Amino acid sequence: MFELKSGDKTLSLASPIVMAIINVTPDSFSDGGQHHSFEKACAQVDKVISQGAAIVDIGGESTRPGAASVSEEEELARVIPVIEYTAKNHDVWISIDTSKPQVMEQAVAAGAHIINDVRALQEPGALAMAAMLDVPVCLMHMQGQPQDMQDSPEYDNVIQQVNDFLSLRVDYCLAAGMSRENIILDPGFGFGKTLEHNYQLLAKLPELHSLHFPVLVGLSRKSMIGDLLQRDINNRLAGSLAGAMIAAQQGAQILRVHDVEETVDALTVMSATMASLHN
Ligand code: YH5
Repeated sequence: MFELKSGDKTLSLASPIVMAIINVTPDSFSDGGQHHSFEKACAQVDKVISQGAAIVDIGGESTRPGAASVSEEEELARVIPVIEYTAKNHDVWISIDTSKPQVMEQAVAAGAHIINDVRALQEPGALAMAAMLDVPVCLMHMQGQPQDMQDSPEYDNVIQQVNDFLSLRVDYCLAAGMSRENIILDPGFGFGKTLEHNYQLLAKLPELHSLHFPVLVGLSRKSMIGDLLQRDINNRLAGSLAGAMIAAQQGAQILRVHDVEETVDALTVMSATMASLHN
């Protein structure tokens, strides 16, 4: 049975939990600038916590396919105030979605408990920084870079290659002095994968558990839902819920989602069912 520890907090992973996505990125339809995105992100934090999120994942860099990169200064200006707000007002687990070591350091100083890195600590200095901070880290698989990862991704055996990559990153983490208890793995749905690759990974998710680490899954509203169902970004709730339930049934401990209230309800039904197995 897995649990996460950070400082004096403990988070049980005995039944699947929800990580809420909090994007702190300026929206192109507003001229409100930085303050507007801060206010919006804080309101979203309040909302998802009231809906039952166990973790809020705060990110200031868009890693969607084709998105532009963001400077360290800009990323800090976006995320640190939102982390400070959350730490001050809520008793929730806070995850920082970043690949930059300086952002990791300042985020943890501001109250973050988990590092979520889609680049699996491959940026210069990131591995040493995560080891030094001694907090749980999610290592995600990506083939290529966000700018070009969806340009015809190829694998001989996607399951094995994702497993091998994550296994190698685990070795680097342990060699850098990180504790085994601080490692979470993620197959990285949509990150350099075709629709077929994504569904192979979901179908064979239990194989990722052979490495004996908790597994985080993010497929909420992604193309693997939208392209399959021919639904635009605003009409992917049912598909995303089905994907989250399947991932949980396949043993995923953490579900990273946009639609917190609906996902918590669905997971509660699943957990009640699983609990009744033993009665
Ligand atoms: C993830 O899977 N994903 S950012 C495109 C979409 C919708 C959502 C086309 N960060 C993950 O959420 N961190 C992101 O519609 C992540 N695992 C972890 N650990 C991409 C995203 C998204 C992209």
